[in-house]
Amino acid sequence: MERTFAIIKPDAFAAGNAGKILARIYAEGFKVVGIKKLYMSKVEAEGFYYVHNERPFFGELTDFMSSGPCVVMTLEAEGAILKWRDLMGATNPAEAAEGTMRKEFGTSIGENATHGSDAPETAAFEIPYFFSGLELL
Ligand code: FUP
Repeated sequence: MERTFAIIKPDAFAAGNAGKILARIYAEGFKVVGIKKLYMSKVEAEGFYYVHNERPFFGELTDFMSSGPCVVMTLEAEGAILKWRDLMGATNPAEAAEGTMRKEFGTSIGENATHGSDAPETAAFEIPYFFSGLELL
């Protein structure tokens, strides 16, 4: 079993799509090991996305992620990292396949409804950034 880190981003949460996204997560067979709603500060968003801090979209990205509440999750499944990336779809909703979360609920490359770890090392940083061990029992 593998664990990945996922976010229902502020755009999807504000639009009332958190329930639909969570229903798909369960329907695809993930176990939801950790889940909570939070309202990230700008500094917390900057820390989370520090790998992108040289990118031109860093300011916009961290403004967006701290613009409203989101839902953070730790998901477990066989091959959870790739499985959730597949269910999310391409970063740009316009290029995402039919039936993916970003196609259904994203509106632009910045406001793309969901986040998912892209590799085991990323998940190993992202999960404990938001969850303590006691929250993942
Ligand atoms: P992803 O792993 O699919 O979330 O994509 P990236 O790690 O490349 O980018 C992280 C986030 O930065 C994306 F979800 C949205 C944002 N982003 C932009 O706003 N503009 C870009 O050109 C690329 C990414």
